[in-house]
Amino acid sequence: MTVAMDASWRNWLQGNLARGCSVESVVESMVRGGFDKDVASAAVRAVLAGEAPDSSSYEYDTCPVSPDRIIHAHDREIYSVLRVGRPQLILFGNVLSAEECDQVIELSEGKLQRSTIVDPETGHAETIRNRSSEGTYFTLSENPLIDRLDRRISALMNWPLENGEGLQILRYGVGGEYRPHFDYFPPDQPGHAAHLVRGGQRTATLLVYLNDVERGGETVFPEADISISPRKGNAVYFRYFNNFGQLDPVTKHAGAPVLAGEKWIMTKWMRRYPYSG
Ligand code: PD2
Ligand code: ZN
Repeated sequence: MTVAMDASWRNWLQGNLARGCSVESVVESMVRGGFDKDVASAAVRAVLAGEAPDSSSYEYDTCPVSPDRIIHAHDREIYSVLRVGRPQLILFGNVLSAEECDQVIELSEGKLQRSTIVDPETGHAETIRNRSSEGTYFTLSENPLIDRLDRRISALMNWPLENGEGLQILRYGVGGEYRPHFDYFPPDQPGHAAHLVRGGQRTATLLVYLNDVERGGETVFPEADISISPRKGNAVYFRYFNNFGQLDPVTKHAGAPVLAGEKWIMTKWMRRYPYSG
């Protein structure tokens, strides 16, 4: 559906979404203002989809994460070990204790399912070969441990708790890998608009290693020639959506095949707008 909308409505919409108003509430206001409900929903989607990238000139603006070497994140002192400028990437140590890693694994073990990936054509979740792993997720603050970790990660990423998706857990066996991809929703893929309706574009990822992998399982950024070895309790942060609404293609990354042992990771994806609540 193409939507005819004058500039003042568009500005109003962009402003409200940027302030964190829910999609439902802005659609309701538009309906009260005389819009047809389908037209209003399509207009919101169009504004969200308008987060168009101009990747050739991605501007590395100030990262929200504290530049300090030791960051007090909610209840824990976390150490930055390595910082990269392009892409914006930080390796952290001491994000979770060994006990917390074990507890998250234990809580996840019983409810693992074969991982799905979003089909770019339809926007539906599909089980495909690109991601040979099993996974599960926790809703935001699902239990006291997850609540503490959600709050710690939000403080570390310096991004609102309610903009975060629920923590996702993945387990890879030998041969398991995650082929190269972007964590953001590429705007040239037809299914992407459906993902932006709730929370808008993803802005940054924190990937936490929950165990030491015997061999393989590195997280690699092929465009930047970076390879990160999994280490229990460490985490890698990377940011791909700047304050100008551009997306950074250099954050393309992959999980290399596990060669021996198993690999457990926990992922937090942050959104531009509130995702939950
Ligand atoms: O397991 C990994 O190293 C990995 C690699 C790429 C995880 C993700 N992406 C992800 O969870 O998005
Ligand atoms: Zn990823």
